[in-house]
Amino acid sequence: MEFNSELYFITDSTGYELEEFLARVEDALKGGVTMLQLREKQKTTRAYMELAGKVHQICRDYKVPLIIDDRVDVMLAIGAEGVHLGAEDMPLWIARKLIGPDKILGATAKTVEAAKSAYEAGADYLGVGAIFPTTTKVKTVLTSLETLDAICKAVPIPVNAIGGLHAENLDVLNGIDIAGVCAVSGIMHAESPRKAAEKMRKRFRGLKNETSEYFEIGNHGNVCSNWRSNFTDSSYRRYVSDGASY
Ligand code: TZP
Ligand code: MG
Repeated sequence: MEFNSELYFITDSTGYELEEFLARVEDALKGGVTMLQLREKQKTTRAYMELAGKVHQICRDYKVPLIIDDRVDVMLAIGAEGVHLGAEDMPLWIARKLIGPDKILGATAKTVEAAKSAYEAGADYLGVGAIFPTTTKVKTVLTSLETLDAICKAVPIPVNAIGGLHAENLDVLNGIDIAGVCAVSGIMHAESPRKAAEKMRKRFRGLKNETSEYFEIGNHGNVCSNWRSNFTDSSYRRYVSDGASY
C-alpha cells in the first residue's frame, strides 16, 4: 500500500463533542494532511471502533490512509489502512503476521537499536520523538536531534519526527533525512486546523525543498511516496518515472 507521511496528523478527541471532533478532523484533511492516526487511550473497544468507522469514512473522501493507534483488532475490524504500535503494545512481528503484508505497520522508536529492531520486525515507518516537550498526554522522553539523525541513517524505512512540532519550529529538523512530521496539538487544537495543516505542510516542504522521485519499499512492499533516503540498496528502491514504477 502506498502512503505519504509528509504531514501526519494524530488526533486527540479529548474534550470535543463528536461533531466538533469530526469537523476538526475534516478541516485538517482539507489543509493537506497526508496521513491520519486515530489515537484514543480511554475508549472502550466498541466506542473506539465506532469512532474509527466515522473517521475512516472522512479519510476515504480525502484519500488519506487511516492508521489506528495501539489496537490491531480495531484496525482489522474496521478495515483501516494500518496500525501504529509502541513498546508496550503488541510485538511488531506478531502484528505483522496478523495484519498481513499490505497493511501499514508503524512503530515508535527512541533509539537506534529500537529503530533497527522495529525495521527488522516488519515496520513500514517509524515515529521518533519527542523532539520538543509536548502538552499531549503521552509517556515519553525527549529524543535528541542527533539520535533522530542516527535513526534516519540506520534504517531504510521512512522516519517521522514527533513531539511539540508546529509550523514555526520545524527548522531544527533541517538537514535530517526525515520523511515527514507528526502533530497532535499543533493541528488538533489550532484555531483553524486547516490553516495550521497548510502552513505546516508548506514549511516542511520548504525544509525539504524537493519533490518525490523515489518510492521506498519497506519490508512488506508498502511504499512511501514522498521520501527518498540515502540508502542505495536497489532492493529497497524503485525509480519512478511518469507515474510508473519499475
Ligand atoms: N509520541 C511522542 S511525543 C507524542 C507522541 C504520541 C505526542 C505529540 O503530540 P504533540 O501535541 O504534537 O506534541
Ligand atoms: Mg501505543
